[in-house]
Amino acid sequence: MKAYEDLREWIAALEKAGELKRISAEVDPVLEITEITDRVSKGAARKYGRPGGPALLFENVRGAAGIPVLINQFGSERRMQMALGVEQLDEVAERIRHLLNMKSPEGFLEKIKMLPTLAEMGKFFPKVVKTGPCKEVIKKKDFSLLDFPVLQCWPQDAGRFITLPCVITRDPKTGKRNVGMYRLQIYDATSAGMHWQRQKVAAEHYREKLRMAAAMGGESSAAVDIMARSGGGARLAEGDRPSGTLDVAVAIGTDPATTFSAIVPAPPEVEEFIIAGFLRQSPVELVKCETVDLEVPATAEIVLEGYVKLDELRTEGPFGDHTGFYLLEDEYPVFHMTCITNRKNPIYATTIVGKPPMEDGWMGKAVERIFLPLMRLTLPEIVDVNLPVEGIFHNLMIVSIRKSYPGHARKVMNGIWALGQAMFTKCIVVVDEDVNVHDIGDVVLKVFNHIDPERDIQFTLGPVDSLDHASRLPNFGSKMGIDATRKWPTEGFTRPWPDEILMDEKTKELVDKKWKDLGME
Ligand SMILES: Cc1cc2nc3c(=O)[nH]c(=O)nc-3n(C[C@H](O)[C@H](O)[C@H](O)COP(=O)(O)O)c2cc1C
Ligand SMILES: [Mn+2]
Repeated sequence: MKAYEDLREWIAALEKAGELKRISAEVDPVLEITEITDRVSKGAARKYGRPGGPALLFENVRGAAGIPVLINQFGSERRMQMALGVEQLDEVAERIRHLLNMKSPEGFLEKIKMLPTLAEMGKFFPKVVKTGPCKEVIKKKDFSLLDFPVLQCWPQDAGRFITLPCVITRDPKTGKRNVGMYRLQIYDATSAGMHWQRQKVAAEHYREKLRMAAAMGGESSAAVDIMARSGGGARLAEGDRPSGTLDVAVAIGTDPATTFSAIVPAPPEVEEFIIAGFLRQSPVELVKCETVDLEVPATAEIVLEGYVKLDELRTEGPFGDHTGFYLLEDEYPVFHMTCITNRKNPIYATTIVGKPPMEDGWMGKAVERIFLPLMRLTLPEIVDVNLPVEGIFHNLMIVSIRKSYPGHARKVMNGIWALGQAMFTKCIVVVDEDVNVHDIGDVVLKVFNHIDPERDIQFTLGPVDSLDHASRLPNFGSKMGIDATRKWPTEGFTRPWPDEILMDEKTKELVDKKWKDLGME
């Protein structure tokens, strides 16, 4: 398929496929859009009474001066497939597997055969172009964040939050770009809270800049340490402030593959624009920013340019988060704007998070499918993985393995806790390969039959998600693994293990044949 050029092509494709509903009645960006979207995404819209509901384009948003709001664009399995241009998400996994399986060519013929694959790979890399639609309107002064229909999502939210932004930063040491989705809380016309959690890549860019600033300015490492604790309840003492800034650009309303690439838990060193290029099978076109040393997607609807100061943290939150609870306030850096550029008649793209299932649940499921082959690179014994949406992705991972040696399930748990953002997984349940991890009934039956809790549960301590409100400290707490695999004599289990009750094939066939005559249909 041809990649979507921009958000507008994507919206047109959604509309053609009957996946978009335009709403012309006036709605309030404060709470009302959330209530409507939440009902739709949970399947309450009569005509679209299916899980996920349609994408919504609110065309008449109070106080928005005609700027429409797009929401729930990724909010169903079908739309997630469309966004990535596939019939099944496993096709993306298959393409990754194909790439990873590449072996060094032997001989001329094999080299020739590889050329198309290499040419394909050339398409992944972003291309910097002279200009693009996102520069149709450039405002270096008299701009205001308040001009955009930014939502207040939930009653106890601290204010209005930009919830679907691609936040672009550059590693101050290597120059490599990163794109992450980190929400922003609007403080006033030109500043916003920058909610990059401390284990995320942009937070590391910020710390790197702090270390460099401290080394140059002679600030105490204690000051750097305090600042680096942003998102961990830190405040900075007066007179102990490293100076300097880190450039940040925020693109809103990008093509769907680029937006999606900002949430994938890629290895820190992999630039998301390359991932987007891989997903689109066509390069992402970038343009240089006006006031900062960064590049942004050329077709973005809205681009915010600015910086965060190294010596400033401010209270961000509370915010109703995808845990189904409010994430309490904490200290985060402040994004100060230097310029806004946008397309003519821009479209504001956003999402809401809250009690699952919601739009982000479908994005998470896509990540689950696409990352399976990547997990298998490190843990080849993994057969399948399920992150149930109510487990909000970091609370529960069910993983089936091909068990080959004593203690194998524990090795897998420890491997997952060491695997990028999977480190946040609060509970890992490991089952044998005969368990269908997507069938919660099968999982519950087998897991709780098979465990001797005291023997089979393992606790560990380590970093936990910033969203965890139960951990003993912010960002630090315990995790649990359940080894629900069948236990072996070599693991000290010498009692006989019973067979699962299954009818024999002959009897099943017999009954199949007789079923109608039995009057069962
Ligand atoms: C809708 C949505 C909102 C998100 N908001 C945040 C956020 O505010 N802060 C954050 O650190 N991560 C947030 N995330 C998760 C990150 O986008 C995700 O961890 C991503 O992989 C980070 O990229 P990085 O590895 O380049 O840092 C959000 C994800 C989604 C889907
Ligand atoms: Mn990244």
